Amino acid sequence: MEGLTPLFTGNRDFYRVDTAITVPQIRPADYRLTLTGMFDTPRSYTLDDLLGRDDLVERDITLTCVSNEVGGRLAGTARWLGVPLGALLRENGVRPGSTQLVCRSQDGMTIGAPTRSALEVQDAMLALGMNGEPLPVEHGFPVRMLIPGLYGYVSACKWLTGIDATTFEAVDPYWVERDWAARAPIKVFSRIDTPAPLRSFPAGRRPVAGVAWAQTRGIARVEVRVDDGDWVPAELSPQVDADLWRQWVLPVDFAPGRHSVAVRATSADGEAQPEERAAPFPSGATGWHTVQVVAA
Ligand SMILES: Nc1nc2c(c(=O)[nH]1)N[C@H]1C(S)=C(S)[C@@H](COP(=O)(O)O)O[C@H]1N2
Ligand SMILES: [Mo]
Repeated sequence: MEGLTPLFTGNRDFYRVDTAITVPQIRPADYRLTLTGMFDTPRSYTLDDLLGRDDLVERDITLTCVSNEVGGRLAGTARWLGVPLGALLRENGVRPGSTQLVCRSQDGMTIGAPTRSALEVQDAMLALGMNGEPLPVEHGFPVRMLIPGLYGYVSACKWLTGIDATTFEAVDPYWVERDWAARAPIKVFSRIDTPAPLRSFPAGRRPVAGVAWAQTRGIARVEVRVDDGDWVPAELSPQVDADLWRQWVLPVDFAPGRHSVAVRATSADGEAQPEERAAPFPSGATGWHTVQVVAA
């Protein structure tokens, strides 16, 4: 459908958010991932160690940035290839007392993820591939972390060279030092892709469509309201996986004139997208996405 976000985002179209002024360039032969801190038997890995494992998995995951505004586009979906994170941590005897994994990137960036999520969230991984290609340099070549259900700044360290098993009390990573929340699960979110804001189109029937996400839980319902009308359930694309966004569509009959179109989603575990607007700082934006359009 014209204007609707595709289910998969191409690598070149995938949003990019990082603090790197120049993208870190890591030679595959020089790559090392080093584990430190609260492990019984910490070791380091070469890229061949990771690529040669027999437990690589390929999973479809929607990644989201905490800085995404209501209606914003800082989210994307890819098919990621990688090493299951829980298995790798257990092999090295991560200790029960560790609550935070502080991930370090080649350029010194630090990103802190909850140890429990790294161990327990299904499909958490050290990603090596993206949509059938090696990780693009902009997206973390050669290795990045991914934990479905957590915003990128608390889970998705790119150019990953170190994992320090520690606690939340002991270390404030980069963004937490700057007062962003230390723990940041992704909030239920829906967005209208088409019609675009302030668009003018002929009166009559046309589809309203977009995407909605609530990673690890899945989307149960998306509803659309035009002006002061009732909330009407939209049709959803099949739920491929709870870690993936869902497309939605609703045909609407637009009478001539100006209209306000709003959307809201509910997750499969019953969390409703709140009407109340919150800014992205410090733990992710909330609010219903609303667009103003004109039917001529
Ligand atoms: N090394 C490093 N990793 C990082 C970041 C960063 O600044 N440096 N930004 C994080 C943030 S805020 C997000 S939302 C995701 C974005 O990943 P992408 O650029 O591949 O979309 O990467 C995360 N990983
Ligand atoms: Mo982000």
